[in-house]
Parts: sequence; C-alpha cells; structure tokens
Amino acid sequence: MDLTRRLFAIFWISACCCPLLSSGQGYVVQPVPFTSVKINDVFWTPRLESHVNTTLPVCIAQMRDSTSRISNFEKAAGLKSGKFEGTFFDDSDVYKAMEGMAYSLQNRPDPEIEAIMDHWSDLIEKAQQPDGYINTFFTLERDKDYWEENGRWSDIGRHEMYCGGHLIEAGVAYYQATGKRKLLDVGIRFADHWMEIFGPGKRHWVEGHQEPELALVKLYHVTGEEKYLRFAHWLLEERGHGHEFGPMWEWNPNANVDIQSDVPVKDIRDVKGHAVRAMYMYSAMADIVANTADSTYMTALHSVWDDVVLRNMYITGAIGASHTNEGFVEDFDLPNKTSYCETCASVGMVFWNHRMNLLLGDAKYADVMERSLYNAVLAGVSLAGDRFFYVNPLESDGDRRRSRWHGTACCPSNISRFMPSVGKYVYTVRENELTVNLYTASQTEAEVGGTVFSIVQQTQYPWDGKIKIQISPETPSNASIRFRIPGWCRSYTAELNGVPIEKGLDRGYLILNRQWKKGDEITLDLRMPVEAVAADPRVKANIGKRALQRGPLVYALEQVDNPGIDLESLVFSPRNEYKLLDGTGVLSGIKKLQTRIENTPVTLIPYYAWENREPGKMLVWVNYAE
Ligand code: FUB
Ligand code: ZN
Repeated sequence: MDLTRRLFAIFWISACCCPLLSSGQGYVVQPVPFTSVKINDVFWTPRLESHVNTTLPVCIAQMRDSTSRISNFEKAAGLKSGKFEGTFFDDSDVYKAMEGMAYSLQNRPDPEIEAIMDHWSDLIEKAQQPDGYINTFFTLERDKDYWEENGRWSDIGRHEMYCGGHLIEAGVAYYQATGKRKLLDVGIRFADHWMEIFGPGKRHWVEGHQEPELALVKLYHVTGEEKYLRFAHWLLEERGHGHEFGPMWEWNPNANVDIQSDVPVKDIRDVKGHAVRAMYMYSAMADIVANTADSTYMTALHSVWDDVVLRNMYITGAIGASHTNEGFVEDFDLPNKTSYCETCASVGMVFWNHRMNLLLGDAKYADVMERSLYNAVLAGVSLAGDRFFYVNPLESDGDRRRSRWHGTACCPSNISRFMPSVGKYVYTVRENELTVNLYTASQTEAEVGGTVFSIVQQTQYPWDGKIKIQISPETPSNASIRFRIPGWCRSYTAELNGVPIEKGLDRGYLILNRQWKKGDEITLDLRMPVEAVAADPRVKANIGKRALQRGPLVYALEQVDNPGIDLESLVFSPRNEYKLLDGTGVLSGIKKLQTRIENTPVTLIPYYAWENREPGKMLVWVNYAE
C-alpha cells in the first residue's frame, strides 16, 4: 500500500508547559481552529448541512424524547421520580451530543440549540451531587442490591471517568462557544472530586475506558491549572501495574489486555484490545508528550503506529476487526464481511493521527487521517444525516442496514461532535510555517509569523485533484508554506503564479519558502487515476482481490447500481478503463465510477456512500486477474 512509502521522521518537537488557550492543546504546531476555516465546497458542505439540519435534531430527539437519557438527569436532579433506564454509560451520549451542539453554535449561532444547551446544563448541574460526583446510573441505581455493596468507584469498568471526560469536553466546548461557564464548572467540580480520591499517595485507579485523559488536557488549557495535566499523566501511568479491580477482573484476568493495561503504557509496542479505548489512549499519550516535554512515550507511539497502520488497518482507514472485543486480534486478520470497524474507532484514528502529525510534522500521519476521514468516518452516517452505522463491514450480503439509532449510541453521538469540527484538520501553523493538510474549497484566516494570511482554496476535491490556493498576507511576509502531496498520489504538477515549481518533497510536503504577497497563487494538480490496490499478501481475505481507489476515496460495488450482476463473480483486470459518472437522486453530487467487464457496464460508488438506497450486496475487495 502507499502508506509505507514515507520514511519515518526522526525528530520530534519538544514542548513547553505553558497553558495555551488554543485548539492545539499544547502542541507547538497548532491546528488552525475550525472556526477560522469556512468550508464552502461540493463535498463537505452538504455533509455539514445534513449534520446541522438532521443529525443534531436526531440526537436531540433521541436524548430527550425517544430514550431516557435526559430523563435520567431529571430523575437524578430530583425533578421527577423513577429508576435509571438504559445503559450505564448513557450520560456520555448526552455530553457528546452537547459537544457537537457547542461546535455547531460556533459555526452557526442558533438560539434554539443554545436554549436546549442551557436547559440541559441546568439539569446536569442539578444532577451533580454535593461532593462533585455526577453519574446518573450510580446516583439512581445505588438502591439496587448489587450496587448497594458496589457503589461508586467500586468497578473500573463502569465508565464513571469516561462519562466525566465527555462532560468536561462538552463543558469546555460550550464555554468556548458562548463564554457560559455552568457546564464547564460542573466538569471542573467532578475532576476535582476525582483528584480528592485518586492520585499519588491516594487511591489507585485505572479507568476502564480511556477518555478522561483527553478531557483533562483540555481542562488544563482552559483553566491554566497544571494539576489537570498532571492527573491525566498519572491516569496513564496507572496502567499496566496490576491496579485493576472490579467484577470483570474476577472472571477474566485478561481483561487488562482489552483495556490496554497489560503493560505500562511506555512499554506498549503492539496494538491490543478494544479499538476505541486504544485510539483515545494513544491520542492522550501524544497530548502528554506535547505538553510535558517528556518524550518517554515516543518509542511506544512510533511502534504502535506501525503496528496499527501496517498490520491492522483496513483500506478504508477503519480498525478493530473483531466483534468479540470490539477491537484488535491477530495481525493481518482483516475479514471483510464480519469486520467490526466501529465508527468511534475511526473517529479515534483521526484524533490520533492528527496529533501525531502535529507532534512530528510528517505527512504520513495526515495521509492516514485523510484515509480514515473520507472513508471510514463518513461511512458511519447516512448522506441525509439521519441513519448510522456502528459496525462498518467492507462486504455485505444485503443484510447490513443503517439504524435510526443504536441502544449503545456512542457512534451517532461521536459523529455529532466530530462533523462540525472537521475544519480543524485542514491547516496547521507553527511560527512562520503554515501547513496545508487537507484540500477543500474554503476561506481561512490564520496568523503566520505574526502576519494574518488569508487563504482561499478552490477545488472540487476529492472528485478532482486540481487545487488553486490563493495566499494573501496582510503585508508582504516571509513564510514557509507546506503543501501535503498525498501518499496516494503518484504524479502531480505544481505552479506558483503560473510558473512550474521545482519538485522535491520533505516528509511528504512540497515546501515553498519565500516572501508572500497578496494574491500569490499556488496551483496543484494531483493526478487521480483509478488504482487497483492490492492488500498485503498476509491478509487472507483479500488474496486474488483488489480494492479500487481514486484519490483518497475507496470505491465499492453495490447491488443497486448493478442489477442482475453477481458481484462476487466479477473479475476486474488492468485492462479496465473507468469513467466518472455523476450520481443522481440521493447520490447527487457524488462521482461514481463506471467500467465494462465482458461488455457489461459495472458501476462503483465511494464506499462512504453505501447503504443509502435500497438494500443489497456490497463489496470493496473485488476479484482481480492480471
Ligand atoms: O463503552 C463505551 C463505548 O461503547 C465504547 O467506546 C464502544 O466500543 C461501545 O462499547
Ligand atoms: Zn461507537
């Protein structure tokens, strides 16, 4: 695969401990915040519209009307009576939806959403216990026999800090959106409650589902209080020393592997266990490196990244093949029909690879980020924004359908917070260096080396590899601008103000170091032929098969486009020629591929767009003969 073509960077950037109120969470290289990246393009704009118009309303209705999630808070707040209903980590979905609502408010103010946020913040505040504890499951369930004996903090597998982490992230997001502190303060009180009980010289705690670490780093940056960063670091350091406890550890001593607590995190070399937990933890490890100037975790991060990307990742950028542990099993064991590939794990891949790119400046991380984003994450939500995939197979007999909601709703609520912040993955800035990681028609303002640069991208990407980027500093200004030449791209041309640029890449970037003036224009033409990509031969499921990829998009055969054709018996070859077709109906705006096999027209659609029409078979890996 193209992913291996880049050499590993050998430097990393040490960082200071000063709190920064930015979206970069302490990295020397900062993402340009999504609030400064105004996307207006053929690809993302429809998805962002369906997020605001449909996904958010669906999430709100599910939290408040169709499930008991908000009702649990009302009960815990004493506003009505009744028992807890649902799953023990349901609070986290409310918080994740609220994080998404807060981001959405930053893109597009909406008094109705803000009123809901305020109302829910009131409820959450009322549900908080006097000592700062908040978790509706424990508050409402403690009467039950089992939990009578085993109340709060008696089982690391019960997601108390996981839910709290999502609360803090929502509180930070809403504070940044509106300046309102109520939700943030609830989160701060809960974090302070953790730190009264746990920490050096106090009780041990290995959180059963990593997440609070990420939230605590955000809290450190918003409050400037280093104790939150130190506690995040301590939580990571607790892992791998046998401190786990709870019912799960009575019957399954290997449960440590599932939660990545079988070895101290600095000693991790291979990916193991639950995929979402792993992604959140590696992201948190990168945050610790960036914020503490302590490089202890770097060997682990490099090694586990190789293991994930070279041996355990699907071509869609999805991870976590197994249903059994919602995670990783054997290297190269990547079945297509039974693949788990949870949407949350793909969101986690974007989080982690983005951080690795910030930390190390190598485009190979942005390549993986792009792959997971355009294929695996986007497949998790229907084009209309109203139906969701939790599990994302690469092959289906027609029995896999998107759901309007899931009992365990981590994926829809993750999508709801991810989509409105997608703009933050486009650019990064470091001193007088600007990096363009993603291509999307957009307008952006970013401060580079003390000068405000206005950047306008015009492109039909990912349908077309032609990109025009106009760069206008307020005043003529020296800066180094890095353009990612994607790992999938084998041939490209580049011009500056109409003059061809001498090529030569540094860690996957074309770098232009010069004095920029208003209206300077870079033109990139990233050639996008259809590639028939072979898997590593050790992936048994894909022997004799290829997946078709054009630009960053992986394509799939879907029965609805190919009536009467047995998809599994089709054999593609290097002789196939492809033309792009415009989709119609629900697929309008989407480019399909059409080819002929034995004179029969065969049509493919981008994988992310599958299961948006009538049910039927779907196939990513197709038979292939040279
Ligand atoms: O346990 C919380 C979330 O629910 C996990 O991240 C998902 O895998 C699902 O189990
Ligand atoms: Zn999920």
